[in-house]
Amino acid sequence: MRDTKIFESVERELNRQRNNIELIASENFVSEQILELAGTVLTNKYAEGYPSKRYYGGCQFVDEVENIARDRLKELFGCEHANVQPHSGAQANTAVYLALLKTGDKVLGMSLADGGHLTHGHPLNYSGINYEFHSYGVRKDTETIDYDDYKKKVEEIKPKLVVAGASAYSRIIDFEFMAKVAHDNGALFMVDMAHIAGLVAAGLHPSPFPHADIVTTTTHKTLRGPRGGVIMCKEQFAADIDRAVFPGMQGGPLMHIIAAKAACFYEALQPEFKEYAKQIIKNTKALEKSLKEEGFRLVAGGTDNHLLLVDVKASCGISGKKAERLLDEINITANKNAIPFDTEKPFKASGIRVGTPAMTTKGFNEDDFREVGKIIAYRLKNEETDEVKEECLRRVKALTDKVTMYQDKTYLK
Ligand code: DSN
Repeated sequence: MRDTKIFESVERELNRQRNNIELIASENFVSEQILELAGTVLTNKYAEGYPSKRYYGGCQFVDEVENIARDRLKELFGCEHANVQPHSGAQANTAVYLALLKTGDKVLGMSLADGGHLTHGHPLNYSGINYEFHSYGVRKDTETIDYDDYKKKVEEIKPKLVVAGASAYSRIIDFEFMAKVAHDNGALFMVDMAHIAGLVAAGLHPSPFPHADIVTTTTHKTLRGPRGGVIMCKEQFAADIDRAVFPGMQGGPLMHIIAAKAACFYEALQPEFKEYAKQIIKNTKALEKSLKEEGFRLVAGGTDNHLLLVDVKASCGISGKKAERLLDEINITANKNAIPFDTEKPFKASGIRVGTPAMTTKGFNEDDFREVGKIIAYRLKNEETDEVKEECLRRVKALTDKVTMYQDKTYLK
């Protein structure tokens, strides 16, 4: 019997994805073939273990899938070893810690408050609970990574592992320098490149390879694949990483998602992917210019990548929470975000984070993003009236009517 109730919710979400301007910097729209692969019969198959070393029979075809995914990922980033089984980025990071650290070991990661990630040592996360995490952050004057302070901390703390990477940072990260400092002080160096993986794949952000010992990423952000994680490492760490993922952290891998990851890596190896990644950066620069012209204060003065942090408190006297709601009401989806040295609690926050990958995939260009900046300004800088809301909704619709996504098939029948 068909579960109409749940399909109705999915249909509402499909329509939201079709009609909204999606600015969540960590989201994207996968291709139809990736959607199709994520819904295949591979979901039925248990395959604990690794290709040719499984704990179940009947794995010959899923072995083909996992081998293709691993080979393509190695080709894409030029890494020595790849594990495509982590169910998410958080699990990929946790598996790395399990592989390399003992409980209580010292680790240095970027503070969440300055743009890092929960799994980089937040006290409420497994990382911060199980290991002695210390944090580096950004300078107050430039809001960019304080590399001098980072070096000082590595030298003083002597961590066993350094974690680089961020989830709300709009500038280039100097992986080469950070790796050198870590290695000079006897630390291993890991990069979580989840946000920028697609830009790295396209050569538009300096690669963490060959400087990093281990690199993790999600596959669903700028890389534009299915929701999931992967780990890449030097050959010397391969056995420990594989053992930490299975049997250390996970049981059966999600073979349907691994098939979809393989297609994501295939797509990222095509020349068109580079054009998409270049357009992301052009679009973020257009949005930056538009927001600056409208008088917004941008954290770190602007962007080099796929996202911007907008200080809405300084720019319009409202919280990130309120800005998120006001934009939601005009079909623009973004998220409130703490900004460095924020005086508001994270659930209220002084900023919003906006990114261009998803709408770049849908076909938005620089002109469209200039208009997005103007609509955001019109909404956030005016009184909360029906007239303002209606005008914004009209302008959002004019933009979204120009692009289509998931229109050819219903996906629901
Ligand atoms: N939650 C992701 C983000 O939005 O950046 C990071 O994992």
